[in-house]
Amino acid sequence: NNHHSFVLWFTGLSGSGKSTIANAVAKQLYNREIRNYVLDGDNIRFGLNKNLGFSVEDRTENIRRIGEVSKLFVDSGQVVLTAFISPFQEDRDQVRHILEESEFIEVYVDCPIEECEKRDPKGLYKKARSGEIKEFTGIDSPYERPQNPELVIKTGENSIEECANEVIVYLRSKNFI
Ligand code: GGZ
Repeated sequence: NNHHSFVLWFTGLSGSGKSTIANAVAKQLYNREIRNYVLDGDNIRFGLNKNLGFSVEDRTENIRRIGEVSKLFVDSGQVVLTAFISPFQEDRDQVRHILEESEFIEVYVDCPIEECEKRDPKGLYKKARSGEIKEFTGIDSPYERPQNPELVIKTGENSIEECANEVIVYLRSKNFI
């Protein structure tokens, strides 16, 4: 299969659907025999980055390391899909800059915070509202929406399948796959 390697960088609020969409896209890539790997909180924050929390500094370091790991995956010839809030534009730009021009695809998973909070799959918004969790993104820690993302997907309006398809259509239109 003749494709080049790249990073699909999903950014958005907690509960916006980053991991869900990333995994749905990953499955479609797999079906097309494109080797890929999803990096998310489950395989990064409990391992490589288990010494990091949610302060501004720690989030920046979290994203920096994920960027470096993504670069290694790209160097090895694989497609990487990352699902992290990555709330700061500067940190995302930093990752963009350690990769080649066409290797970084910033995907804004755009979902109103009201909807994320309504979903609240892990009850974290509730805890953030009650003050049990501090520095929660969108409540008492900022989220900077992407200034110039390659792609915006609206998980509040479209189904998981539709959103994943939008990503696949984009990748095909730009000859990534
Ligand atoms: C934001 C938090 C926090 C705070 C724990 N703020 O919905 P989740 O649970 O599964 O995804 C969130 C995840 C965010 O980790 P990231 O590595 O993506 O964040 S960042 O890119 O900003 O470094 C949430 C959980 O961790 N979580 N505390 N205070 N999300």
